[in-house]
Amino acid sequence: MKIGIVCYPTYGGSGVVATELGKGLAKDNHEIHFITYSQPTRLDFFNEKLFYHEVSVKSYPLFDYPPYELALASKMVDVVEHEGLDLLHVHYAIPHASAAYMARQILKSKGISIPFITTLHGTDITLVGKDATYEPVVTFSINQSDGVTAVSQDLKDDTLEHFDITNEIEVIPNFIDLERFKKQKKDHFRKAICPDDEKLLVHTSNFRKVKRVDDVIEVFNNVRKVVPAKLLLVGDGPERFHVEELVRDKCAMDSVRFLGKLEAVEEVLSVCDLFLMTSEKESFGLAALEAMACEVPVISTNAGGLPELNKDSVSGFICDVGDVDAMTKKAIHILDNKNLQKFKDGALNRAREFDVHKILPLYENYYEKILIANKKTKVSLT
Ligand code: GMT
Repeated sequence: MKIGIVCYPTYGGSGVVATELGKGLAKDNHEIHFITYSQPTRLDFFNEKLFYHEVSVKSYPLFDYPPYELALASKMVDVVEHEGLDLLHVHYAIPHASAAYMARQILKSKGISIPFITTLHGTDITLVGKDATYEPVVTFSINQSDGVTAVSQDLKDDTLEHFDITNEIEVIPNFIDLERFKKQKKDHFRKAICPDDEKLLVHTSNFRKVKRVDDVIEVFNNVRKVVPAKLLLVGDGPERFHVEELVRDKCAMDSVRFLGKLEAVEEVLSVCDLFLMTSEKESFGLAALEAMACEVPVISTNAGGLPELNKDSVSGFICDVGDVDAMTKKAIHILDNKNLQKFKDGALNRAREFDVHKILPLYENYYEKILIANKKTKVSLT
């Protein structure tokens, strides 16, 4: 198949899933064309089946807001026409689904029929999409998609509850490349951070309010009163400055390290004992899955799709959003040397259920189904 993939090229989870999906499909001999405004962060290698088309947005003094969506739709039209694509797969509804709808209509006027699939990732539904600023366009473009997938059952349910959806939604969870995300021997790094064999906690995110990073700091502070521990904070975002101030106020400065955005997050995860995901909303929790694949148990909230990933008492524990006391107790339980290995094994076993080799065929089968349905519609219209 020749597939066009549209996504955000930045560090966010939706861009990571889209890029890893494209890389996996290319290995399976599909021809993949990424259409984005800059090279996706995880698109770190090329092979003869991978292509990248940059969307450039022309500005003009009249535009206070350059019309990215129009430039994207035009680029999709151009790539579909010139590369002969079979299918477009857009990740994150805003503005990719409505741009794809426009591209499909333009191509139809040129006698080219191409279906598009929209994958809902989370905040495109749970935060931004629900807002009246975008809701009518999001609802319309989900309903107009030839196929729709959501990354968890919870996100599907949330979409059906809050939008007037007439389309079927298929649940296809996030996945992990276990050849890349695996525990590596990085003893020197561990020794440098935890010279006295302290336990090592970690949180990675885009430091948005929805992640409740303040809770991470509070849990860590409570834990280290009982268990000698250090904390690594990976990622960057709007709340980082505030979190830095909080750490200065509340923690011993040498107990917390901010590592910023990292390419090889798996190297850091390899030396950690516990991952904290304190989110208020989280459609799936890809960052937690990456940790689990590196044998790091997870304390997560019960927000969104997290209970579909984190198995309570097996790969870690699930607590109510904001219940830092429960998170502290569970963290201390996991970090106890007589329990730790059991949870590490539980985390890895759970991660194996989301192996890319198991999830990729679900996408491939779904593509086939949509292409067949699209051909049937074409025939019945002629
Ligand atoms: O806020 C983020 O975590 C980034 C966001 C994105 O769309 O880039 O991630 C969402 O999509 C990921 C991939 O499907 C999911 O694993 C994350 O849970 C989801 N984030 C939220 O729902 C907050």
